[in-house]
Amino acid sequence: MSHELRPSARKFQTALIARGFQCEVVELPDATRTAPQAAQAIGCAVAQIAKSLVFKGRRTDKAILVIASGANRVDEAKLGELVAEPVEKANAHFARERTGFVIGGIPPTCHTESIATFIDEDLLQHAEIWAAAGTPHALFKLTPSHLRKMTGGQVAAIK
Ligand code: 5CA
Repeated sequence: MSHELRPSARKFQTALIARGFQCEVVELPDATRTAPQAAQAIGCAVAQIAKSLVFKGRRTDKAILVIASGANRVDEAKLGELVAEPVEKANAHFARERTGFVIGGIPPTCHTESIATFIDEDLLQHAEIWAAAGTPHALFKLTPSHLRKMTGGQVAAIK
């Protein structure tokens, strides 16, 4: 229950509800730091995990978020075309600073700053998906439709 959540998971749960999404954050005893760990902890397919990957625009220093299926690898060249500049994987410090959450717990929305977001089209195949919820032990269940609404993200072919 939400009052038992650790601070970063509670911060995310509160922000999500404030934005009108009634999804419940669950904290798990096992680590959910990576997509395979998260899938194992939930008992779902790795492809149903919505991983939040932070990239950086090399020219503008802007943060760019890709919500990708846990089964896929993001093609940086395709992402670069979408944002019209070369991109690189953000380091842990940059990801933390721009999102407000540590890698392994970065949720798809409710970040420190508003971040341009792209959604891997493969996530739309699933009725239910799971995403990180603030800590490397916290997840929440959502639908692809929720994901699109809460991120304002552009669906793209990005693997
Ligand atoms: N909670 C899980 C499932 S939602 C999760 O957050 N998975 S994740 O894939 O979105 O986050 C882990 C990702 O962070 C890894 O795929 C990897 O791309 C990235 N990552 C891990 N360590 C580092 C690091 N030191 N610097 C930059 N990125 C990293």
